[in-house]
Amino acid sequence: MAKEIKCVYDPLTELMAYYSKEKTEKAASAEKKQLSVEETLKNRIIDGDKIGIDKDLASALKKYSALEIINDILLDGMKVVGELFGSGQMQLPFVLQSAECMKTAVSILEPHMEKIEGESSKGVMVLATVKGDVHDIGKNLVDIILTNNGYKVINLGIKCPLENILSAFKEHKADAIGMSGLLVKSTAIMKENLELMNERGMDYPVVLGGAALNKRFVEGDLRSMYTGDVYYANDAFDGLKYMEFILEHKKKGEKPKLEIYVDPRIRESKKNEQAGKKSTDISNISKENPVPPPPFWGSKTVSNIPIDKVYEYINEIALFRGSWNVYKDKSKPDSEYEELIKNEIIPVFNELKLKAKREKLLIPEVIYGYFPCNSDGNDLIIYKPKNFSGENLYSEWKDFEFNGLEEWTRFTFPRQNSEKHLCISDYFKSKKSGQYDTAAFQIVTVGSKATEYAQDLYNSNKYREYLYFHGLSVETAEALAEYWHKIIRKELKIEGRDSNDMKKIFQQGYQGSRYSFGYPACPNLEDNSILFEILKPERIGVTLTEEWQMVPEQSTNAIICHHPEAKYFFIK
Ligand code: B1M
Repeated sequence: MAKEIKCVYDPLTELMAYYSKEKTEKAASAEKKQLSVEETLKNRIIDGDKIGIDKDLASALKKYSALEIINDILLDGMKVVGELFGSGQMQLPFVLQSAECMKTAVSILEPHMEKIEGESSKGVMVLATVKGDVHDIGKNLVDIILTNNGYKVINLGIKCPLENILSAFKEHKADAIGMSGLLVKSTAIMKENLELMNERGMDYPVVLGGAALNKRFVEGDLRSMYTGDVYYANDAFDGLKYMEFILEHKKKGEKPKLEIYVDPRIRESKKNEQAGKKSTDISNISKENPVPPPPFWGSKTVSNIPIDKVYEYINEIALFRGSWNVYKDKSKPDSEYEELIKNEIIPVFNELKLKAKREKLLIPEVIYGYFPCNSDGNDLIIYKPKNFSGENLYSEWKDFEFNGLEEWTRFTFPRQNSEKHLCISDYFKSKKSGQYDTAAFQIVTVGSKATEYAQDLYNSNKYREYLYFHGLSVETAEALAEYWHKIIRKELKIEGRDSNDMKKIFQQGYQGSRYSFGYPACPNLEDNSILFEILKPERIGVTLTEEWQMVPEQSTNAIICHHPEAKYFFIK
C-alpha cells in the first residue's frame, strides 16, 4: 500500500525529546561525531532518531548502494530493536519510533534503487483481519514491524473473506498468510479458513494472532488438522520471527519440522468437558434487595458531554500497559519505570488529551435508559407499554400504566455449570415475585471522527501517534462507559457505596455491575441485536454490523444490574 512519507517536524518526537532527561541533543550529536557512518545510522534506527537522517544517508551512499545500506546497516538496527523489545528493554511506542525512522530512511533511499521485481523484499505476507472482525490495530502493528524489517506486506484490511486472501496470495506470489482477529468467533473463522484450504489442497504457511487465540489451540488443535504449517504469534515480533523461519526453510527448499504441541491440560479439560453435564442448579442470590425506582422509564440520548469529565475516568493502567504496551522491565528497578511514565508517557498523554479536545477528535455521546423487567429462569424479560411504538417507545415513556405492560423482548443468559451457578437474570426479581425490577442499558461512543483520524495517522506512517491516539480513543470510550455507569448509579440513588478511589471504581468498587455483551458473564455478541432493538442507537450514529459489532469502533455497551451482589463472573 502506498503511503506518504513526510519528515519535516514531528511534534511528538519534539515533546518526548523535551521531557527526556536521558540525552540532551548536544550530547547525542557529540557522541555521534565519534562514530562511523554505519554506526551512526544503526544507532539512529535504534533510537528512532529520524530528524536529519538524510545527511547521514547521503554520506553512506558514497560508500554503499542503497540496497546495501538497507540490508546491512538499517535492518541490523531493526534487529537490535527486536531483541530489545523481546527482552523487555524497549517499549512498543519506541519500537514504533524506530520503525518510523526506518520507513523514512527507506523512502529517502528508494529513488537510488533500481526497481527489480521481487528483489527488494525478503518475502511477502498477505495479512488480514478475518471475516466478521473489525479489529485493526494488532494487524497494523504486524504490518509495521514486518514492513520495516524488509518484508512486503499486502494488508487487506478488516472483515476479510478467505477468497480475497487466497487471490491476493496468488497475485502477489506470497510466502505466507497472516490472519488476525480479536473475537472469540474469529478463532472459529480461522479454523474454517484452514479447513477450506485443506479441501482445496492449499498448504500455504499461515501465521495466526490475536487476543482470543492461544498457543494450545493453534499449535495443538489447528496444527493437527491443517495440512500446511500454522504458527501462533503472541505479538508482532513473533509474526516477524515466524516469517523469518518460513523464509529460511523455503530458501533451503525444505519443509520445517513442526512438533505437535501437546499441552497436558488438553486431556484434563476434555475430561472435564465430558463430565460437565448441563447444570439445572440455580444460584442463591438474595431476592430481598429493594428495587430502586429510576428517574424515568424508556430511553434518551445525551450529547454535549464535557470531554474533561470523561477523561477523569480513563484507566491509565489499561491505557499505558494494555493499549500502549508500556510495561515494567522486571530486571530493572521500579523507579526507572516510574521515571519513564512521569517524564515521557504522562506528558504525551496530557498533550494528546488537549489535542483531542481542541480538535474535537473525540465526541462523547450516550444513549441509555431504564426498563421494567423480570427474570424467568435464565431469561430476562424486558417489558414495554402496550401499543407504544416509534417515537413513544424510543424516548422517555410518558403516560403509561404498569398494569398495561407487555413483554417486548428477552435475553437468554448462560448459567455457570459449577461454582455458584450464577446467571445474570438471577440479579433481577422473578416473574413469579409479582414485582417489576429495573434494568438499565447504555451504549456509548466517542464518534467516527476518532476512527478516521486514527486511520489517517496510520496511512501517513505516523506509527507512534497512531498507537497513542488509537489507544486514547478506545480507552476514552471505556471511560465514558464508566462515567455513565456512575451517572446511572446516581440516578438510581445507589451511589452511596461508591469508592472515593478511582482505582477501586475500576475494580467495581460500587454497588452492582456493568456487563458488556461479549464479555465472560454474557458471552453472546448476538445479544447486541436485542439491545439495539431496545435502544435504537442509530440515534447517536451507532450501527451494528452483520457480525454484531458496533460502528464506530470506539463504542461500547452494557446492561447494568443494581443488585448489591452483582459482580463479574466467568462462564466456562
Ligand atoms: Co473489547 N473486547 N469490546 N473493547 N476489548 C475484547 C476484544 C475481548 C476479547 C475482551 C474479553 O472478552 N476479555 C472481547 C471479545 C470477546 C468475544 O469475541 N466475545 C471484547 C468485547 C466483547 C467488546 C465489546 C463487544 C463489548 C461491548 O461493548 N459489548 C465491544 C465491541 C466494540 C465494537 O463493536 N465496536 C468492545 C469494546 C472495546 C473498547 C472500545 C472499549 C476497546 C477498544 C476495542 C478495539 O480495539 N477496537 C476494547 C478493548 C481495549 C479490548 C481489549 C481489552 C484490548 C484490545 C486491544 O486494543 N488490544 C480486548 C481484550 C484483550 O485483548 N485482552 C477486548 C491491543 C492491541 C494492540 O492488541 O489487537 O491483540 P491486539 O494485537 C496484538 C497481538 O494480539 C498480536 O500482535 C499485536 C501487537 O502485539 N497480533 C498478531 C494480533 N494479530 C496478529 C497477527 C499476527 C501476529 C500477531 O500474525 C498474522
